[in-house]
Amino acid sequence: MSAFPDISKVTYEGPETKNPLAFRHYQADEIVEGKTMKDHLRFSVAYWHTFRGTGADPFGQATMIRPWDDGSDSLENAKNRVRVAFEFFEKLGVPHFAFHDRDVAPEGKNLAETNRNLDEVVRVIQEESDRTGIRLLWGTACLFANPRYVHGAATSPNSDAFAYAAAQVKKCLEITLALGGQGYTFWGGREGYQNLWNTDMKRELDHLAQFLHMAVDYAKEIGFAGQFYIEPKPKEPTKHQYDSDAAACINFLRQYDLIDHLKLNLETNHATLAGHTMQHEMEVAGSAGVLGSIDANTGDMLLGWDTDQFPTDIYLTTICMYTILKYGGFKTGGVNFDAKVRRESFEPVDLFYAHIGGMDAFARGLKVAAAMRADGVIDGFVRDRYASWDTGLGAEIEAGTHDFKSLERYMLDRGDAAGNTSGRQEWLENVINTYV
Ligand code: XLS
Ligand code: NI
Ligand code: NI
Repeated sequence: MSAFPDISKVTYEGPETKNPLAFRHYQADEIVEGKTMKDHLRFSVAYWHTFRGTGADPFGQATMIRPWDDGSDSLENAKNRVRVAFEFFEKLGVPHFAFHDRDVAPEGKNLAETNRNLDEVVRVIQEESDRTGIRLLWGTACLFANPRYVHGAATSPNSDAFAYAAAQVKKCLEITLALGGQGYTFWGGREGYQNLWNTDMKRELDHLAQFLHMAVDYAKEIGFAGQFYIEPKPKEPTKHQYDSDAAACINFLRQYDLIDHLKLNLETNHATLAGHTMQHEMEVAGSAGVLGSIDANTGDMLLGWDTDQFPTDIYLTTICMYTILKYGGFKTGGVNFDAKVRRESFEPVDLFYAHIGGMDAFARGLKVAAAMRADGVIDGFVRDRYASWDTGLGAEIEAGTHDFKSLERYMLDRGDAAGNTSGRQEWLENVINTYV
């Protein structure tokens, strides 16, 4: 039985269409920079928001109307939800999805029963994934919802919480491998602190690193060759999360000899919570060679928490895709919609509108970015701006043939530095507007 009987497969109808259930810009097999849009964007639906989001908030109950879901924690309900999810993915035409272990299957009375539940649901996911060819972008374990993780998982003062988390990630790596998942994400939901008076930060960070090393080792042991990601977020739920932003993550990975094993999964709303733009976070990761994947969403200018709204701003999607293209495109990563429909958008069809809008916004962003790159105006400007480093003194400095003494001699001789040229910010912003 269909969960969305009135909705057929969403197709590309072009910018002029009046059909709200069609794509205006996303055409899966359209070639951009030598690759299909589908392969550039690698869209993924987040199971937790789209199939487990209820609309409940601290002030009110669930609002979502989901006729297929009986609201129970039964395995039957969980398995049926998987089939509905795949109908949704298929109709939307996304190639990927992502989930936490606990999104898909209920916890049992002990770890063994929980693992059995998971296996049973994963069998249905496997079946549906094989039937449709829609694949897991990345798997992840929920190490933050259960009260056993109240003080953290890998960073808990309770070593049993660490052990439980290890067992959970072990299992989750196994199912990710079985499903042909292309990656595995760590987001440290409770890995941080509320108060430094009760916290041994050094010990917690050491434990987190040990935990990640164990994951890397186990992946190797079972032959999981997918990409590991760490997902920066500065706060919420904890006051300070150890994976607070791209630079902090990279520093942590380097300090603990993990930099070769993890890349970053960057999320727009997390960047803004950190006081950065998504462009900043992507540049920090890209220039360090660890730009892996993105969680596509957006925040609200007036709300200071992770509102996880669907991205519709073409400037934002242009920046994302410009930076992704600049760093060579996605390899294992993709555009995962870590976004939820508003509490007030409670009908099933809103899930379609939301994803269609996000996919179209990213498709446009991709096309605009490709056009900007084809003209090379921005690139050319940046190249010229650094031209003093291409020859003469700049090239010599870069080649390492100078020191403070030789530079002093050079400048004493010249008397003063050559003049600067304009940064042309306003002109560049105008140029970008000619493409958007
Ligand atoms: C929460 C995070 C989370 C991760 C996966 O803010 O974005 O959804 O992406 O655990
Ligand atoms: Ni996320
Ligand atoms: Ni988030």
